[in-house]
Amino acid sequence: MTSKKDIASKLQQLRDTISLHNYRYYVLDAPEIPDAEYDRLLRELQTLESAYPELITPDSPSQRVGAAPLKEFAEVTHAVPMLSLNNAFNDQEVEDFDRRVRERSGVSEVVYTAEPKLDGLAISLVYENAVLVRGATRGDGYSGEDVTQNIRTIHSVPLRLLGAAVPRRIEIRGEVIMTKQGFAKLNQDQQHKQEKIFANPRNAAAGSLRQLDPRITAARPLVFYAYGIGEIAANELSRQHSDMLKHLQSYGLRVSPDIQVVTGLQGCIEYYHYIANKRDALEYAIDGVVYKVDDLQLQESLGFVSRAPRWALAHKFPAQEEMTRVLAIDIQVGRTGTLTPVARLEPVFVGGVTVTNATLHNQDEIERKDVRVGDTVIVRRAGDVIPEVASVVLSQRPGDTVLFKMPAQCPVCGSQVIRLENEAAARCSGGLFCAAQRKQAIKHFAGRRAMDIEGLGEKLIDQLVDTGMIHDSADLYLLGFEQIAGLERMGDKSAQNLLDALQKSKSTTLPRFLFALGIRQVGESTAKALALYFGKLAPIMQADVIMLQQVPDVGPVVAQSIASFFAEPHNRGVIEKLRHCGIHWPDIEVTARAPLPLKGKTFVITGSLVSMGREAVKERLEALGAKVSGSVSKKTDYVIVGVDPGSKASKAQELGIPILEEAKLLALLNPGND
Ligand code: D41
Repeated sequence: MTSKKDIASKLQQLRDTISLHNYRYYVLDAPEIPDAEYDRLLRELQTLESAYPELITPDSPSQRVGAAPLKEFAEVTHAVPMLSLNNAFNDQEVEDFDRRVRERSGVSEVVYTAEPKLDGLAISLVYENAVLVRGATRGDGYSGEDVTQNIRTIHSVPLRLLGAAVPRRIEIRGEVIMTKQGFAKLNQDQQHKQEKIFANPRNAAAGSLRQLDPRITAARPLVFYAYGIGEIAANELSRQHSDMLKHLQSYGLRVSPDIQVVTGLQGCIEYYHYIANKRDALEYAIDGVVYKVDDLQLQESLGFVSRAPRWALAHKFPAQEEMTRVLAIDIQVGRTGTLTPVARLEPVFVGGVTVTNATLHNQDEIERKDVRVGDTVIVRRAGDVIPEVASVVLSQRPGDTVLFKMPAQCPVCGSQVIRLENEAAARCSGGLFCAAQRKQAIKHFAGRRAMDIEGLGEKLIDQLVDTGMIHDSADLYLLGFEQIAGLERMGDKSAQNLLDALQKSKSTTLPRFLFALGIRQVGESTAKALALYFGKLAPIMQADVIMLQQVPDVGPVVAQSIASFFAEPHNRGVIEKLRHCGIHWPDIEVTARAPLPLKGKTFVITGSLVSMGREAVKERLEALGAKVSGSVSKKTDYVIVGVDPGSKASKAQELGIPILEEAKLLALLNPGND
């Protein structure tokens, strides 16, 4: 018979094994065993524990989820207050900060740790004898809420700290965040379930931690990043903040891989720009960077004023969200007839630019967010993307708002508007009868990456189409000097320049020409692939869908779109006319068919991908000629970073290897989908 002691030691062994694999998966992002094996170990533990419930320990991996819902959160007092950060909004304020630090310390050049400022929720974790005993929100800095049950469900929070030299009691501070990908996926799921949509990853993280039922929190993709120590004096562990972070890492905690040690004001400002450039590529949302005096003794001597340390500063990015009012909702008709509702806004300064329009995407989005004319809304501008309405401030809704409804007729040409099942977009059915679609098609044709007709801008095309001087892109080449010179704001000189540009554009390449035609689903790289495969235009125009799918990257949908385009007599007519006007290109010699565009490139995948399985991604990459490897080295060309990446992503950064997020990966795998 097995003794109780044997059972206890077997349990401990199982717990240790599972914790280790948990750490490898969620903190290092380097799993050693397949998921199924991990699940098997966990089940074994659970079975054994249910037979011997008296042997269950609080740090057992089985104890992450399963606690009963609470009625309310208990209040906890922070033994050491969780201070706040002073903010700087420009370089001058950073300069002032650095000068104050230098003057007070007498140090001529200060070394700082520079960290991304994660946009999540500040959290305190207390460990006693290495075991997690409490997780609490920051609250007002003096007291917060006890959210231990919820914190336990976060896999990157160790239930037991690693290593032998852990202080008997230690309070670790950091930020709970939701990754951008996790956030997007959560909102998708919420929408399917017709549940609350979160405005941003921060709100989603906060909402998830505020659940009384830990099972809900457990289902949310939360990550904990450590940035400091509370209760125990940090300088018992280290002399430098940066060194203390290394200790935290060795305890099995996640620390942002983007933290750097920098020197002086210049180092700080350089870091700020470095992170600002990297911001969109980071897996988590940030709202600035934080500088901290690295020397812990110096930190102590600087102390704090009111509730913020003198030794730290948050250097914030310009706000990316602002409030304004919706004056009207208009419709824009795109090249392929898509009707996009656009909010006309009271001008507002967001993230460094004045915004007057924001996209509302489509009818479903408007309904989901319940945006109405007259509403006060939050406008968001992230990176270079088009500003969007993030949410409505319902508390400020006036009584006389007007609901938006997609019109049944195209506002430009009056054709019927149709919306296919399974499609979010409503489309004008007018095709090239619709002036809006014609204008967009011509703009696309003239674009820099297409026929590159210099000086033929949006306003000019609008005039040319509105006055009936041109109906299609071929008509451009039939324009005479007098006609052009007669247009608004057109001098003789500009007219001649445009004629020269038109003349110059006639000599082009087959890929450019194919792209310029504006065939749906045919982006630049598909155009290139078609040109390389067929060499000439005629066989492309004649190819059936089966033939077309021989081209790398062309699947059934793209093939159908190409075949339908060339089957349309109007399109054949325009092509004929274009060639007649003198558009020409050299044929391409087709020697090596089916080129492999990723030949010789090595990829590494880390983290989980939301839209397709790793295996599927691997297959697709290999079909394009790439190699997919398991570990990052100097030979790696790209690292694909999914949800919850870890050491491979940081290794890639160390080695300066380009990182592909999921969206970019998809663009690479499906270059034709534009
Ligand atoms: O990433 C952050 N959000 C972050 C927040 C960070 N990297 N460092 C921080 N350091 C501090 C001090 C210097 C006061 C220990 C912080 C915060 N505080 C903080 N978070 C919320 C309030 C203050």
